[in-house]
Amino acid sequence: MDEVEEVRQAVIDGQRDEAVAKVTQALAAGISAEALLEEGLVAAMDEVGKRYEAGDIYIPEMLVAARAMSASLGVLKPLLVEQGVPSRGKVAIGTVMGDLHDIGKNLVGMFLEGGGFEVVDLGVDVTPERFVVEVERGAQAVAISALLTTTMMNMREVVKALVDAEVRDRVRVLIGGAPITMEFAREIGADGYAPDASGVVAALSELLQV
Ligand code: B1M
Repeated sequence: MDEVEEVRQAVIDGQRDEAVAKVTQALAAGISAEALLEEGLVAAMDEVGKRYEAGDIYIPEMLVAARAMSASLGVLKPLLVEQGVPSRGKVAIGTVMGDLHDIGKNLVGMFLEGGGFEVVDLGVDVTPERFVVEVERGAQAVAISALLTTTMMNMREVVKALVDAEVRDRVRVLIGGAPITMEFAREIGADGYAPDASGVVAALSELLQV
């Protein structure tokens, strides 16, 4: 088994310490952080999702795999995020109300930081009102993540709350997550959509024209 496959397997198995150790060893062996992220960690969560859908594993297994992924991401973060870049704008990120999935959102935050944006991470299960408060505090953009077909509908409520609070014209709304499409973004009145975390920097730069 090669190093990347060992990382993928450790995450699927929910072996947190082993996953962290394998990531550290793979980096020392010269494997790039990007390859470990895409082919190791993200690929592992895809497999976990497939097994859950097939009924081969249950929520506890999904949860331990997620913990192993998050711990491994912590090792990669300094390598994915460039430090000391001047801010290109302030963006509030969060997982939409009702939704507790945070791995994709955390990746989005890392890429935005790496891309030179100041990131305010509001966490998971974020109410529309909380996004409004952050815009009133000066965020020029909000970046919202949703992983469930049920919770993606709450993204519409964020746009509505921004309109109701009369701050919609001073903020750009970017959305993403597995069930999200550009068509859905248009339908709910968001400004943009990015299919993956690495695409958010380009999408937000275009929206903010920075
Ligand atoms: Co959940 N879960 N989960 N889960 N979970 C999914 C999403 C699911 C597809 C699994 C499945 O059935 N195959 C399914 C959703 C079905 C649907 O709605 N269509 C599902 C379900 C059903 C549930 C529960 C309802 C299960 C239950 O309780 N019966 C429950 C809901 C809880 C809640 O949120 N209220 C639940 C719970 C959980 C855990 C807590 C156990 C755990 C989350 C732990 C955590 O996040 N800390 C979990 C996990 C781990 C998953 C899977 C296996 C992995 C998600 C993940 O982290 N992927 C997932 C199956 C899957 O995705 N294959 C699944 C890796 C991550 C890097 O990808 O988050 O997609 P992702 O992010 C991507 C892109 O989407 C994008 O960039 C990232 C890649 O670069 N992106 C953005 C994300 N946000 C973005 C924002 C942007 C732009 C891009 O701009 C702002």
